[in-house]
Amino acid sequence: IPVIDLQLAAAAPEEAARLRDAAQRLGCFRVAGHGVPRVLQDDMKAAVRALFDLPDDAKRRNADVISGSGYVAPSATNPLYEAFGLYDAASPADVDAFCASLHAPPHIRETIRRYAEKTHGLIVDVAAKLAAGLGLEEPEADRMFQDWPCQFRINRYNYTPDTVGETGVQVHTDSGFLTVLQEDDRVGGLEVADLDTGEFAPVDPVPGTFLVNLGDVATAWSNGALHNVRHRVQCVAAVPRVSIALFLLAPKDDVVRAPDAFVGAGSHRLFRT
Ligand code: AKG
Repeated sequence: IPVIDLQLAAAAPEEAARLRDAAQRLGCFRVAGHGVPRVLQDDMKAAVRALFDLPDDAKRRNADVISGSGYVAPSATNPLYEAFGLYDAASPADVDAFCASLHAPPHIRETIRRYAEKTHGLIVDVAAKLAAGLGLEEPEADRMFQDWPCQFRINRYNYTPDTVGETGVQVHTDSGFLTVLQEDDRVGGLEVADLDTGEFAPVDPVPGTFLVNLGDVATAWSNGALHNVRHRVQCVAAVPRVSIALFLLAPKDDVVRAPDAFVGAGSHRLFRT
């Protein structure tokens, strides 16, 4: 998985080309030079670990805002998996409401608020760089994703010695535009499918970086140029694992439609609106 330095990509055409190539060929890449302080990444992981220690009835106060956006309890189909959800992480009021619903103490609220702000800036920046890489003019590319809703999904996998080798999350593509993922530095298990062979390859965590996955909306919006990567999570050790995913979803009050610039002369849109 290539590591793209976002600061370099802003200034050096070769790094911007590496980003575009990874998005088109693999549908995923790591980012460094992203501007989210390492200490904030660590504080956020500590904060979410504390939230998962809450009793069951407290966790369930993280209610749905849109269908499926709230707390997901372990279930018969996914007994190892639970998650908190926050819709819309781009909205400071929604971030506050999420923290209030869990009665989070002030230092945890402050961490979640700062992390949401910083990672929202990051996800919009990556989306704008992808758009610019495909040929959209800078002012349009920079502006267009600012208002798209973002969803946090904060995952915990309750692994035990008996579950090693089992599946934590089934094979899927993400349904939104792109995902910025902070993995657990202590334990891996994420795997991505190779486009050519279909075989799954492990993605080892690299502390301090984020993994970016492109989703279904990216493929439709780019008229097939961006690859929505298939991935899954396997249990590789008897260690509880947390990960924090921020999804840039889709335009709020609009349909997803490939810009004219992406539909070449004599060509057509591959996806209907
Ligand atoms: C997802 O949230 O879509 C995931 O695939 C989670 C990945 C992970 O936990 O590493």
